This record gives sequence, structure tokens and C-alpha cells, in this order.
Amino acid sequence: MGRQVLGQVRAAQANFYRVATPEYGELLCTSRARLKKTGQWVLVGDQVQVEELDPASQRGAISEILPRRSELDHPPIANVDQLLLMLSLAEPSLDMHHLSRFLVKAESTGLPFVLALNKADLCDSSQIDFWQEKLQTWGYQPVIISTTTGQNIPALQSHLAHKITVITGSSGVGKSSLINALITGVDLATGAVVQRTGRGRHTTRHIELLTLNSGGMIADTPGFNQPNLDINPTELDRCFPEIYRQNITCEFADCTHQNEPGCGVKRNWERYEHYVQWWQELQELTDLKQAQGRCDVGMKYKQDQIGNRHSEPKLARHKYRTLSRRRQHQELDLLTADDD
Ligand SMILES: Nc1nc2c(ncn2[C@@H]2O[C@H](COP(=O)(O)OP(=O)(O)OP(=O)(O)O)[C@@H](O)[C@H]2O)c(=O)[nH]1
Ligand SMILES: [Zn+2]
Repeated sequence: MGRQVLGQVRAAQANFYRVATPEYGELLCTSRARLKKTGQWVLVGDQVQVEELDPASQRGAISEILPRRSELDHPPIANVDQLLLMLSLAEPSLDMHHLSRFLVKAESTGLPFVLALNKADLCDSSQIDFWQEKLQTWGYQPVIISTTTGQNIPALQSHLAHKITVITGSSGVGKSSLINALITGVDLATGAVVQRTGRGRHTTRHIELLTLNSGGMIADTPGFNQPNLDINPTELDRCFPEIYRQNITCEFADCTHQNEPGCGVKRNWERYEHYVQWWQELQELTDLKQAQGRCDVGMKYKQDQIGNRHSEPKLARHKYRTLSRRRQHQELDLLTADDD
């Protein structure tokens, strides 16, 4: 069977994975057919066991996936520690409803998140104070940044150090600019060079964890950029700090904090109207789904199970397909284009 080694999957493309190992550097790996046959799909971010190790050619085969701490669907990445929710104070301007909705979306993943508000260079201090004070009452402390001037980039870096982060937020807020500022040698805005691989970013579909200058990793593929909610209405109260930080004393366990007798949730907070509005929206969606007889859970945070050595993907992925030898070599060539 040869040598075995533990590693972390840093990039995935088609059926090949780049696995970082402490002993042998980065290995180019396939995944054992047995894993796929038992419904286990390797994700970027996975901790894996590699066998059939050949240090000379830096090749190997993934034989086992270690239990996952978390699993995101979009992008499909395992062991994500946190999200970085990024919006901008200007261009595009910040809207209270939109911001609130993004916060609820981020909360709904169950992952911790950092909120960064970019383009501070385009605002005066009274505008910044306005948003900081408002967010404080909602239960959040944003990091006010500018990727153009570098304002608070070191403060943000300290939030990202030693963690795996996925960046999310609407289009045009500066997500790519931030990644470029955080990592030397990356130019996401032009898509010219991706760290290590040397491939154009949009030439072919791939996901990669990029190593931050300050330590930690960030995915080169953003997460959600639309705050569409895909949770049950019963889960919505877990998405508002104004509710979950209260000592909830509702009479009924399934209290929706609206018209029930004996509800113990205080309602004198600014976003209560958002809560009611989105609860109704989610209830309508649930009714519709039930009518259609389907259940779509979307992005979910998955806890690992103690003692369970194998993770299972939440949703069925593409059926295992056998690649022709020619196709395999083409894909291998793409991945090794910069290896000389
Ligand atoms: N004034 C100012 N402009 C910025 C700042 N950060 C980014 N920009 C500009 O905002 C525009 C959008 O930046 P991107 O980094 O492409 O934004 P993005 O979030 O990656 O956008 P998508 O790829 O559409 O999701 C670009 O023209 C940037 O130069 C900033 O801090 N201040
Ligand atoms: Zn209640």
C-alpha cells in the first residue's frame, strides 16, 4: 500500500485535487473510486488521507475524508470557519433593508461572520458614524475599510488570520479588490494570474483556497451575492441578535413572536418589522414548497458527528462517471501547466 500522509485539499478541478501536506509539499491527487461509490465527494478544505504516495512525481490518491467541521454548498467548501460579509458604504450605496437582509442571510448559514463596510474613502465621518451606531443597536460591529487607501486592512487581516474564510456580499463592493490587497501575487480583478496555478481564473471552473499574507486562507470563489433566504420561518429568530440575545421566556416553544399569547420577546427594536416581513415571506415559501412536495434546504452549516469517520455530502452530486484516459490526461495537463 505504500506511504500514507494527511493533507488539506487546497484546490479542485474536475477529478483532480491539490493536497497540501506538511511532509511532501503539494501533491496532485485523484480520489479513490471507493469514495465516490460510497457517495463521498472530496471538497476543497477537506482534511484527507493520501495513499499511493509518490514523492518523486508528487502524486497520490485520496483514500479517506476526515470528518468535517462545516460544509458550504455555494461554493462547495468544507471546514469553512467563517464568512466575511462585505458591503460598501458608497458606490453602490448602503441601504438599510438590503444590509439587514444580508445580515440575516449570513446568520442563517450558522457560521460566524465578520462584517466589513468598504469604500470608506468615499464617505464623510458623519455617514460612517451613522452606520456604526445603527449596526451597534442591531448587535454588530462592522470593520470600516477602504481597499483603495488601505484603511483598517490590518484590522481586518487580524480577523482572518489562521482561519478559512469565504467572502460574500453584493456585486461591485470590492471583494476582488480586497483579496488582491490581502495576497501578494494575486490579481483577481483582471483574472490574469491565480496564485501558484498560473492559470487564468475564468478559463475553467475551479475552486481554490488562497493563502493570505497574514496566515489563514480565503476562497477565490465568492459565496452568495444575493440575500435570498432559504430557511424555515421557525429558524428566523436565530438570525436576529436582537432576539437571540434576549432571555426568551415565550410560553410556547414554537412561538413566532408575533401574535401568540405569552410571547416573551421584546419588540421595541428597529428591525422587528423586518423580522415580521421576512417571517411571512418564508412562511409563504414553505407553503409553496409543501404544495410542490419538495424540500430545498440550500446552504447549511453541518456539524460533524463524533466518532463518525466519514462525511456525507448533503445533496446528491453528479453521478460518478468514468473519464477516458485522454480526458484524464487533458485535465491533468491543465492542473500541471505551471509545473516545470
Ligand atoms: N473608491 C473606492 N473604490 C473601490 C474600493 N474598493 C474597490 N473599489 C472599486 O470598486 C469597483 C468594484 O470592485 P471589485 O473588487 O471588482 O468588486 P467585487 O465585489 O469583486 O465585484 P463583483 O466581481 O461584481 O462581485 C472597482 O472599480 C474597484 O476599483 C475602495 O475602497 N474605494
Ligand atoms: Zn415569542
